[in-house]
Formats: sequence, structure tokens, C-alpha cells
Amino acid sequence: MQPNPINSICFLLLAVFSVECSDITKLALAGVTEDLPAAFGDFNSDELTDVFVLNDDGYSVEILLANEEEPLLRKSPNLKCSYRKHEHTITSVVPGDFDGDALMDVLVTAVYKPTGERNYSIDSRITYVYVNWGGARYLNCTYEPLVKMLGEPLAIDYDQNMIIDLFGENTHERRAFWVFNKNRTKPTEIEMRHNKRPMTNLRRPHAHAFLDLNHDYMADLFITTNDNFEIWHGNEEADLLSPHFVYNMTIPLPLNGTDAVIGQSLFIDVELKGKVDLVTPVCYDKECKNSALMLYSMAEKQWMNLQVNFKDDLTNVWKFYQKNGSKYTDVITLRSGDFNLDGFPDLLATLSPIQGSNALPQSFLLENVPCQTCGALKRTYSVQWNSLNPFRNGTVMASFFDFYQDGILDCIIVTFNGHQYRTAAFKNSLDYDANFIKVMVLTGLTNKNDPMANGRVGKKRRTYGTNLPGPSISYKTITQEGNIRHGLSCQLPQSAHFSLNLPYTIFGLGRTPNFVDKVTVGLSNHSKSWTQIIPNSQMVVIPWPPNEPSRWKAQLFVTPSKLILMSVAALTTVCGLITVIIGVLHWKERQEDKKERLSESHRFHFDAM
Ligand SMILES: *[C@@H]1O[C@H](CO)[C@@H](O)[C@H](O)[C@H]1NC(C)=O
Ligand SMILES: *[C@@H]1O[C@H](CO)[C@@H](O)[C@H](O)[C@H]1NC(C)=O
Ligand SMILES: *[C@@H]1O[C@H](CO)[C@@H](O)[C@H](O)[C@H]1NC(C)=O
Ligand SMILES: *[C@@H]1O[C@H](CO)[C@@H](O)[C@H](O)[C@H]1NC(C)=O
Ligand SMILES: *[C@@H]1O[C@H](CO)[C@@H](O)[C@H](O)[C@H]1NC(C)=O
Ligand SMILES: *[C@@H]1O[C@H](CO)[C@@H](O)[C@H](O)[C@H]1NC(C)=O
Ligand SMILES: *[C@@H]1O[C@H](CO)[C@@H](O)[C@H](O)[C@H]1NC(C)=O
Ligand SMILES: *[C@@H]1O[C@H](CO)[C@@H](O)[C@H](O)[C@H]1NC(C)=O
Ligand SMILES: [Ca+2]
Ligand SMILES: [Ca+2]
Ligand SMILES: [Ca+2]
Repeated sequence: MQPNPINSICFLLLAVFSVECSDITKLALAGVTEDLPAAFGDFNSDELTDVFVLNDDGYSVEILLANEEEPLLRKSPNLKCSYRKHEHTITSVVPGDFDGDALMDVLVTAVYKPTGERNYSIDSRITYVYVNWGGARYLNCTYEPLVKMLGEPLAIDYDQNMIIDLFGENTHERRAFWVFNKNRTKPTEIEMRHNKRPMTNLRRPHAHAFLDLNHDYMADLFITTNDNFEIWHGNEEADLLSPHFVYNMTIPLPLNGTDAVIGQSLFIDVELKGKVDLVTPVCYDKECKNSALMLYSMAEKQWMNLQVNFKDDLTNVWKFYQKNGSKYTDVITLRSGDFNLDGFPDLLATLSPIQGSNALPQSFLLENVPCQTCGALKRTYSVQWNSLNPFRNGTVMASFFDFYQDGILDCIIVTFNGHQYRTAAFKNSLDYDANFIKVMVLTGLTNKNDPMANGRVGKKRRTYGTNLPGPSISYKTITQEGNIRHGLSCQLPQSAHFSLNLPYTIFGLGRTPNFVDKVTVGLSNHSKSWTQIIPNSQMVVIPWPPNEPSRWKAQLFVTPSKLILMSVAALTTVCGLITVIIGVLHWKERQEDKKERLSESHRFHFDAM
């Protein structure tokens, strides 16, 4: 592509005056704003993360494929399944490989929602699980549910064969795993076993998670029940006699009492210490007038308040927004990501003012900041009241998404004006040249019939599978001040209730331009480390075979930093200008030469006479 000097000049001007507009809805979505985001994953294996959306009033699921050029998300034929005829409305979408053919399939869960008169003979508590089988470029929709269960499932890999399985509650209210196989038939149902404890009912909506909590590179189960939270450790020696998950401990709820509201838990490395913390949003009262963010310290075995200040600049007090039966906000949900690339994970939350019962909800960025007065905790979250401008009034959901695949997390936002939901795109215009590493762990499976896909750089490349829940990803490096920095993250720990986790991890490195000393990826009781990783690179890890880490591979894609791109643009512009000036001068000189020669010849004739 020929660099366009006008574009470059505008780009330079923009960079100089920082007059960037953050609302990129038109550029990103090109008018398709009725589709509401439900999950993320790379469906067509081109290394660009696609968006799984709900439309048609929630009766259909569709895939918007990501593109490098605008519009960044586009519709494509054969990538839509509709359940309107079956009167089933979709409650969640889980992309993953459910048949081990290395190509992404799309699991949807749906509940009965009649389009006309209500049919009371159908049990409305039941969740129906459908799997739409994916080819690289099409989706084969299915209308026969593979599983019936209560509540939404959690995507896990039960038996470490890289075929995604489910955990949840069966129709007899017992906890169960559903283990998928290669022949696309009904998965095998295995009830969860425990000799001693009676098993309490699972919380609905739940915040179960699948991630490594005891640092043995084996993903564990975090289960939310009505009475407490439970941790079940993944068992590497699982066989017919010993179960795949072994009960380890119970964590009390952060608040007791019938009035308390418990939001969705999430696991993030709040203090950047190389461990994940359990963070849960709560309200002390039913109306949520007194909201708080609680962190469970595994070391001290107690809940601590992160002491978030919900008072804005005009001294209005805000609360977590929660409304039964509403889209995205029927349960308090936070989404995490490193928005400012300083290494500490930030949050997105939806709040509303406690005064004015009809006020619309608004989503805000909660920035992870140091705290001197927070006791044992050294960090807290500070609500950034203006960071998502111009999206101020009426936003029910904000989640992180890297629109330009440049390692800087932008946001997908869902706006709500009281009766209509619309999707919008927000560009994060970080004003300094921060560094990052982006790590994505795939299942590592390959497909003999369709081994190659068109890669991003135009050349054919192998596909190595899709979204994988559960691996732990960590890095260690030394900052410019000489301190050791140790960050940890888990990939896709949650999949239900619009948790909208990205299938990769972006670690912000601040302004440290040094190599990252070590990146470690662990799963299935094994781990492998890679050393001296170039910052601003995207690392794709192929952990195959899972039990032979020495053969695991990593592919590195280096993303040139913004500063380099800007220098290139500036140089190109300057070169272009100079070329033009030289050209013009040259042309003028030649014209003048011509004239001179002409007049000289005239003079010569004149003289000769
Ligand atoms: C209601 O559901 C039952 C069970 O699926 C079915 O037999 C019946 O025909 C349905 N009635 C209507 C009016 O759709
Ligand atoms: C899936 O869809 C493709 C294209 O629409 C079609 O060629 C193929 O036969 C379908 N496969 C099955 C198993 O239905
Ligand atoms: C499907 O695969 C499972 C496990 O590989 C096997 O036990 C089962 O018999 C197969 N079912 C069919 C219908 O082929
Ligand atoms: C799990 O990993 C440990 C340490 O690497 C090893 O000793 C053990 O044999 C592994 N267990 C299995 C079942 O692979
Ligand atoms: C839970 O796990 C820890 C660490 O692995 C272990 O020391 C402890 O004994 C376990 N507790 C139970 C009840 O199994
Ligand atoms: C809630 O109640 C349980 C059991 O009664 C108790 O163990 C726990 O400490 C209580 N939690 C709080 C925050 O008070
Ligand atoms: C929302 O629903 C939950 C459980 O269904 C119930 O306990 C709670 O009281 C409801 N909240 C409001 C404000 O109606
Ligand atoms: C938000 O929008 C609603 C409805 O459009 C309006 O009534 C309200 O005043 C607005 N609030 C603010 C703070 O702009
Ligand atoms: Ca893609
Ligand atoms: Ca598949
Ligand atoms: Ca499996």
C-alpha cells in the first residue's frame, strides 16, 4: 500500500495536538449496532479475535469477523444460527472446540421464551445446550439440544484432551461434568463425587471459575454455591478410583444476611505479586446503596475491603447497578484488563447514582492505583469519572477488546437509552508509548483435512486450534529501577453470564523497553518457560502434546510500537515532501535551462549577424 501523505500529515497533526476522537463506532461497526456482544474468540484462525453477538431479539447468534481494515468487524454469510422457530432465547455463547477437530464450534445455552402465548407445560428453569459445529468458513447450526441442565454451564477441560467440557447442575439438581468426545454425540455425564460433604446447590447466576489456584499448573475449580464458595483442586493422578477434582476448602461469603447482594467474583493479580486474588463486588443492602469491592486474602484467610470511593467530583454517591431480569446488569459483573498498560489490572464496572431512582446506569473505568491508607493492601481502585467520554449517560456494559490488534485494550460498550440497546466502540488513546506482551495459549490441536488457513500476513499458516480455558500465564522481569516484577493471569477462567473474557492476556510493562526475562505457561500439570521475549510482541503458545512440555512451541509476532510507526509516517511524509520540492525545482531549472539555451541561441544568431 502506498503511504498517503495527506493521511500521514493528519496523523502527525493528530498526534501533535492529541485531538483524537474516542468514539469509533462508525469505523469499527459500520452501522451494525443492534448486535449485542456475547463472547470473543478467533473463529476463522486468522489471529484476529472475532466477536460472537446476539441479535434478532436474542433468538439468534452470529459471528462478526475481525478485519485489519475498517470496518473492523464485519458480517459474513453462513455464520448465523437462529432459534426463533424453537422459541428459545440465547442466554450465553461459549466458543470452543467441542469435537477435537481443531476448528472452533459455538456452544449456545438457551431457555424457553415463547414468541406468542406462554406454554406452561414446558419447564422454564431448564437450560438447553446446543453446539453449532464450525468449519473454518461456515457454521452448521443444530437444533437438537445435546444437554439439558439447570443454570448456565462453565467451560472447562475435564480430562485434559483439549476438547472442551462443561460443569454445572443437571436436571436432578446434582453437580455434574459433561465430557465431550470426537464423534459429536451427546457428551458423557459424570456426577461430581465427594465422600464426606453434602453438596449444596450451586448459585444461580453463578461465578464458577476454572483456573490454577495452588500453583501446580493444574487448573482447579472455584465453585459458587448459595451458602459459600468452594475450591476443588485439579488432581493430576486422576484415574477410575480417584476423581479429577478433589475438595480442598470453603471460603465464606464476603457478607452474611438476607439483604446482602453478592456480585460475580473474578480472579486478578491486584497487587502484581504473581498470584491471583479473589475479588467480589458486594452491596450491604438490597438497593445496593452501600456498595463495596471485597478481596479475599488466601494468606490471612479473610475478606478485606478494597475501600473504593464511590463519590464523584460533584459529591454524588454511586452504587453498583443491578436490576433483576435486565440485559447485562441482572447481576453485578466486573471485567478486568490492563487499560493503561502499567501492569496492574484495571476494571470496568456499571454504576448508577444512589439518588434519582430513574437514573440510567453508566459504565466506568476503575483504575488500579496505589493506596497508603488501605491497611495490608497496597492497592485500591479509583473510579475514573471521565475516562470513557463521550460515553457518559446510559451505558449498561463495557468490556475490553483490542480493536486494532496493537496490544492496547479498547472497549466495546453497550448503550441503553431506556428502551433500546446499541453496541458502540471506544478507542483507548493512551498518550504515551507503553509496552506490553500479548500471550495466547491455543489447544494445539491440528486438522488433517483443513490444516492451512490464510494467515494475517497473506501467507498460508497452520491452524493450531482455538480458545482454551484454564492455562496460567506468568512473567518475570526486572524493571528499570531494578525491582523484580512478577505478573500472573489465567486464560478464560469464566465463560457464563456475559463474563466476556478475552481469549488472550495482555500484560502491560509500563515504559520498560527491556526484554522480558521469562514468560511461563502452565497447564495439565506441566509448564514451559520462554526467555528474553521482545516487548510489544504477540506470543501464540501451542502446548502440544500436553504432557511433553519440551515440545511445546511458541510463535512470536512483533507489533511495531506506535512511536516507530509514527516515525515511519513522519519520515515518509518528509521524504515525500522533499521529493516533490526537488521535483518541482528540478523541473523549474530545466525550464530555465531551456529558456536560457533558447535565448543564448537567439543571442548567438544575433551576434553572428
Ligand atoms: C406446549 O408444549 C408441549 C410440550 O412440548 C406440547 O406438546 C404442546 O403442543 C405445546 N402447546 C402449544 C400450544 O404450543
Ligand atoms: C455444513 O455446512 C456446509 C456448508 O453450508 C455443508 O457443505 C456441509 O455439508 C454441512 N455439514 C453437515 C454435517 O451438515
Ligand atoms: C463416541 O465416542 C465415544 C468416546 O470416544 C464412544 O464411547 C462412543 O461409543 C462413540 N459413540 C458413537 C455413537 O460412535
Ligand atoms: C505432575 O508433575 C509432577 C512434577 O512435574 C510429576 O512429578 C508428576 O509425575 C506429574 N504427574 C502426572 C500424572 O503426570
Ligand atoms: C488443601 O490444599 C493445601 C495445599 O495444597 C493442603 O495443604 C491442604 O491439606 C488441603 N486441604 C484439604 C482439606 O485437602
Ligand atoms: C458468615 O457466617 C459464617 C457462618 O455462620 C461465618 O463463618 C462467617 O465468618 C460469616 N461472615 C461474615 C463476613 O460475617
Ligand atoms: C432479584 O432476584 C433475587 C433472586 O431471584 C431476589 O433475591 C432479589 O430480592 C431480587 N431483587 C429485587 C430488587 O427485586
Ligand atoms: C441521561 O439521559 C436521560 C434520558 O435521556 C436524561 O433524563 C438525564 O437527564 C441524563 N442525565 C445526564 C446526567 O445527562
Ligand atoms: Ca478471526
Ligand atoms: Ca470443532
Ligand atoms: Ca476434554
